[in-house]
Amino acid sequence: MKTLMTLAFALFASTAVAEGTHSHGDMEMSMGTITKVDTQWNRLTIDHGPLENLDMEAMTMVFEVVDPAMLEGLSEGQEVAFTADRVKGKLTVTEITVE
Ligand SMILES: [Cu+2]
Repeated sequence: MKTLMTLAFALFASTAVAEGTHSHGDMEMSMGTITKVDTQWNRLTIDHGPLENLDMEAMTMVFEVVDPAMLEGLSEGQEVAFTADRVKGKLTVTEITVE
């Protein structure tokens, strides 16, 4: 029994360390590729990897952007790191950087 307890603690400790190493502040950045920039409707289509905070699998989808100025300098085919969240019920990119 003591061995089991030790193992459980070791697993818990290593998970905590792993999470600490790749988080940016309190929100994880997700990776993706821009497939469309829509400056008319202020939307971005991103072929994205898993979004852990939204419990979403990898897919290609349309996001709102929290600020239209975020679209400046973005173009199709760019690799980006971004965070997305629900803003007024819509999935919205809240932060984005070109890799
Ligand atoms: Cu998605």
